[in-house]
Amino acid sequence: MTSSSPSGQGADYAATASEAYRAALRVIESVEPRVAEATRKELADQRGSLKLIASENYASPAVLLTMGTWFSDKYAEGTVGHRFYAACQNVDTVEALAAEHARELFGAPYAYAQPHSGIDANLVAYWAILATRIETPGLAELGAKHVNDLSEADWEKLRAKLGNQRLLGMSLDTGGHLTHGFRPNISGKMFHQRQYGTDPATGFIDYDAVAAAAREFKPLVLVAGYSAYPRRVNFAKMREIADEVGATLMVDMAHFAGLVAGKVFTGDEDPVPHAHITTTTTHKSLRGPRGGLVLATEEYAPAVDKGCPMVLGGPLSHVMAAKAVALAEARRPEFREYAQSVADNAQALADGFIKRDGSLVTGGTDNHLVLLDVTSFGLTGRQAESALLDSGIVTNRNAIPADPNGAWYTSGIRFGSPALTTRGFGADDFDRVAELVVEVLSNTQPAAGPNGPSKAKYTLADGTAERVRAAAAELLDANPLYPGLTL
Ligand code: DSN
Repeated sequence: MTSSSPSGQGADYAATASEAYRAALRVIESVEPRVAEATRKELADQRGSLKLIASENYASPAVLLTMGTWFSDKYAEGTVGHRFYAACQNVDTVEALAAEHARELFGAPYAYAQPHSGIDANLVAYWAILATRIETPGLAELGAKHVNDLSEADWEKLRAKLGNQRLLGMSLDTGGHLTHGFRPNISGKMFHQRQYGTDPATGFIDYDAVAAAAREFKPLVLVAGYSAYPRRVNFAKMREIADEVGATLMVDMAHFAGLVAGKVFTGDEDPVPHAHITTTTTHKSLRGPRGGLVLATEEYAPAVDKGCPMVLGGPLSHVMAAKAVALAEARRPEFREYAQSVADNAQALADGFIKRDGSLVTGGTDNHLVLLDVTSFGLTGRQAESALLDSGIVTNRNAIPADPNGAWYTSGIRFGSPALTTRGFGADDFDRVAELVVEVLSNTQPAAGPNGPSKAKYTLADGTAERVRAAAAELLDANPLYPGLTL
């Protein structure tokens, strides 16, 4: 890896990591060789393909190794210094470190490192908002100080109060996430939900339209954040809207936490100073272990702190330890360089598509992701995703606004720059990636299935996959994944 490397310790670091992995694989092999083999193959596959999934990255050996320890064996329900199990002193150390790094990195008054995933982090946040907001006057009316003090009968009354809470979030097809009130997700069931979209003409968020929807709907929770919107969000404006209607602003920064950590998103684009609660995963652009994190203001902190037992079971202490390591990495100056390169490279990819007549949702990007509308190639997202995979390019199909092909076949392909930037790819490399993608899609034709036209079947012109794989291999060889790491 280059200066974008998560650790940047050079040859000694790589040699030591190699020893560690070789030894670990020998130990695994002695019990179930097929798992050791699949583990080796996974590294080879990741090394040998252009990984452009916007939500994926490559964590450092230090982060990955931290997850393989005896912390995995420890139960530790509760909070730091206040556990329901004995002998949690070392878990306390790593959880406190993860929270401290998160507070310092993001400038947050409070951080909670226990959520196992993004959906867990969002559930903790939603329950914390409900628990905090119902305290006045809900709990007082029931003569209780906290939800934990309620009798069964009072819970029944409280559930009636909770029954009609409203949430306004970004719709899935315009780039929001399942957990932002999508009807089939629990967030769309526990809340009375309404969705805001983007301007059909530009694809951008229309803040006046969000404000109008908020005035009419009067949500308890306004959710900002996205998983497939290729633009920055003005969180100061979102907070103004929330304040005007008395809503709590929750920002899910899972996709762009690395750009916040790396100070690419500052001022109005940094959600942390504006949101009441900010949630994230730790494994996307933030480049940590697979997990979640919640940041909160002092007002919401006590309720978030009760994420376990309200929503979560025993924390994954080994993952919290790895979060501490990853967040320590993200506090280093080289992480800022990395984050800036992520944004620059996404821009280069978008420019590469535009100059080759690709049609992009919103006409470009100013974050880490690009959403290509593949209908101009006569393809569905499903066909495009498969043809690209045949050619060694790993992406995911994604709905575009008002998608004519729905959420399964889709009309878009989402591309992200975080993973290949970790490998050291620069702007010229991303331009070449755009060229290769266009070469594949231009050589792909929809094909009929046994019952007529199909949204899944396709043919790829002879030789395309081989030609593109060979060109991709040149880029991959020039930017090796985990250089010096040998198994
Ligand atoms: N699955 C993640 C993504 O790809 O964006 C979000 O949960």
